[in-house]
Amino acid sequence: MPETITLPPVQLETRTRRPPLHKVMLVNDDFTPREFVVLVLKAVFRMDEGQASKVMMTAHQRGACVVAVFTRDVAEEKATLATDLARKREFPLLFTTEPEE
Ligand code: TYC
Repeated sequence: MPETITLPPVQLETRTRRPPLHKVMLVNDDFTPREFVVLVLKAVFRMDEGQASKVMMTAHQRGACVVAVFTRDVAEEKATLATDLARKREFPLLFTTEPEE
């Protein structure tokens, strides 16, 4: 009869790890037309007219507004794309990213 060896229990990984998320922020300025901000929000962040207008007005009134959260790469890609669209039209519109707390 071979000796039975009891092994210590294996600690199973129970937590599901998710990549840290980053916010895309819309920054207000005095020059970019409201309609253009709404257009960019719809094109880059796939918002409808109502959502885009609400985010634009929040940034307009408070100075900045969270647009959405993504993984770091996607957040940076979308912020750059949106900011570049504005530069092509020579508007100072700015999108920034920051890690979510
Ligand atoms: N403040 C701009 C204006 O009155 C509109 C605007 C809103 C610009 C939000 C940027 O993030 C912004 N034309």
